[in-house]
Amino acid sequence: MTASPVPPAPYEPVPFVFERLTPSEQLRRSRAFLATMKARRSCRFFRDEAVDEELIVNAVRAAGTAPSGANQQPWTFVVVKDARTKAQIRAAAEEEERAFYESGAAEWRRALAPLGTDAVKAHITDAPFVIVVFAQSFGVSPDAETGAPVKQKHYYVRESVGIACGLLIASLTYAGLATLPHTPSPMGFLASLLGRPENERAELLLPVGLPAEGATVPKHALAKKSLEEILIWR
Ligand code: IYR
Repeated sequence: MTASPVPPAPYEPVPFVFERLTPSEQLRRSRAFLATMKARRSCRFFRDEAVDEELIVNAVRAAGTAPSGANQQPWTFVVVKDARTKAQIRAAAEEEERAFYESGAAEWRRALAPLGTDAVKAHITDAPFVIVVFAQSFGVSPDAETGAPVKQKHYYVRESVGIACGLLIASLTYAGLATLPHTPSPMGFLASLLGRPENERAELLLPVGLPAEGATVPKHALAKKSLEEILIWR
């Protein structure tokens, strides 16, 4: 790969399209959204039942609206619905998790004890969809003259992808779906299993679907910090 820079697009201001809401409509929306988000729970037990693919596509579109460093949008969302691929991901994730749960990472495992997690990751095969979010550590675009691939530096990649993941989860939640942010560590197997290029690194594995009948959540996970603990006015 050569290092010749790709010329930037010109600066061109266009009107800011913005819908001004009445104060009462603002409050209504704000409260309704808060109620939806407060009811969100990470779900470890999924129903083996299909959900409308448009819900997934729209959530990815919503995630793709996220602000990002230099608007470089350094993300790729791989939606896995193929049962064989999900089974391969599960097998590889469980292998890594077994190493983790049998390891000496005692302090980490103590922190996780109230969540009741273990190396069995049935959610990966039970959920109808598994979204794997990849961060593009750098960009690759064809040189204007030669067409040869040129590397482009990306900025604030993890922050940008983190914001996009937040929007993704919020959108899926708003659409009445359950999710589980799962981060097998290390996640290197996902890029090779899903055939992603060398500039992409998996950041999040997100099974999505409907909760299984009788699904439970750890009581500990219901305890969110109070507003006084998280909000400071100055
Ligand atoms: N990746 C492991 C361990 C784990 C780590 C954190 I941080 C969690 O919030 C939950 C689990 C697993 O998925 O079991």
